[in-house]
Amino acid sequence: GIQNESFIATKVSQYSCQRKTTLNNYNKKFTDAFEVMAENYEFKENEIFCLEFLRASSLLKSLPFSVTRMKDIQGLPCVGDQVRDLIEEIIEEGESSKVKEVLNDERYKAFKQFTSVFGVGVKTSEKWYRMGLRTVEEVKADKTLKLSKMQKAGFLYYEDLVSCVSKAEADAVSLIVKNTVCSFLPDALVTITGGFRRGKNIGHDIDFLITNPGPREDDELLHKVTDLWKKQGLLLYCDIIESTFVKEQLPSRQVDAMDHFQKCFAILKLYQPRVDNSTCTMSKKLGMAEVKDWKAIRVDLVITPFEQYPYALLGWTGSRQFGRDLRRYAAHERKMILDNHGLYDRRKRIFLKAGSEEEIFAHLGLDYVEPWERNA
Ligand code: 8DG
Ligand code: MN
Ligand code: MN
Repeated sequence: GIQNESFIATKVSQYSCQRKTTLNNYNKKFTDAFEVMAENYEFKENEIFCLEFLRASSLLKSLPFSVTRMKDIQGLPCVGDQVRDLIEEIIEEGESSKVKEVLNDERYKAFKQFTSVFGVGVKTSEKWYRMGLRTVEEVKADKTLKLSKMQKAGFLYYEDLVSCVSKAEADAVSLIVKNTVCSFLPDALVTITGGFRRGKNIGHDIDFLITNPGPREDDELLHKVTDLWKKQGLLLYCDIIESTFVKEQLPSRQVDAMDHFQKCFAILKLYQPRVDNSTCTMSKKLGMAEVKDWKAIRVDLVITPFEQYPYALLGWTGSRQFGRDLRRYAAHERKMILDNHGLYDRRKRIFLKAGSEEEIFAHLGLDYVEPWERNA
């Protein structure tokens, strides 16, 4: 109607960093379909097609209305032939046969299961699939497989880790992280990033950024924190990656590059008092197995120097697609290189300092986008 037409008259950017994408998605029917297609291409390591569907999904998430006719997508960027065909099929049939085919595909189903295990990516999935394995149970049962420490933890806590983290659990873990960090560094700044900072109320993990205002840095902080949790019996898994940051080195131009901060991929034991404690007493009286009163939670901790904090915050807040588009925008529209450590102006040959996320958007000549509008 009138609303859609006046919306389309204002040009939609191909970059999600020039759009507002809240969690109100009016086009879930389409974006779910695109995400299945994107994931299938990711499993096939076809990055071009994968990105094409991710960009289309992100674009439709930003529309303030539901697409119901082909006319609604007229003039929109990020809609290639593949995407257009899929939209048309869903408008006409209510669902897509192509998507159904993928969802029923043996390879897709197996990869979907394998990659749901912490520490298992496309490469490992490929190996297991070629060995004839198809389900998580089959992998678990195969005692000849050599699993990494990460994958062993992934299988050990599988049920807890596939069940999503709630906002309440994120808040509880946040208190633990803040208390522990501040017991060693009282002035430290601990910020929740990732999906929870974007306003999501569930996540697959909880992401934290830790920095110490002022020049003082403590390379041992992460070790002190995890050692204490180990002593307290709260640390189920921990992999500390030391910083590989080199000053004066140009930021990586790769769109999906990992950053160089000291960080830790951990699994924490979160105690959850049982609501129904009669079951507990009962099972103890009857000599039954102890009722499990905790949940394994995936936690990412990232330590950043204070002057790089706004860049780290912007990168770790995501979404992944929002971050990709910020970097692509910086490179193609501004001749600048952005990463989680800084912003380099290739014309002026200088690094641009920023004290806040707002200043980074300003350096890029972009209107500020709030964290909850970055759900691209
Ligand atoms: P979720 O956990 O609720 O599923 O979503 P998320 O919070 O948006 O995803 P995430 O995988 O936890 O990653 C959070 C953001 O951090 C994401 O936008 C990408 C960004 N990020 C970096 N560096 C790295 C990295 O080295 N690993 C991961 N996993 N994410 C990174 O900037
Ligand atoms: Mn996360
Ligand atoms: Mn994470």
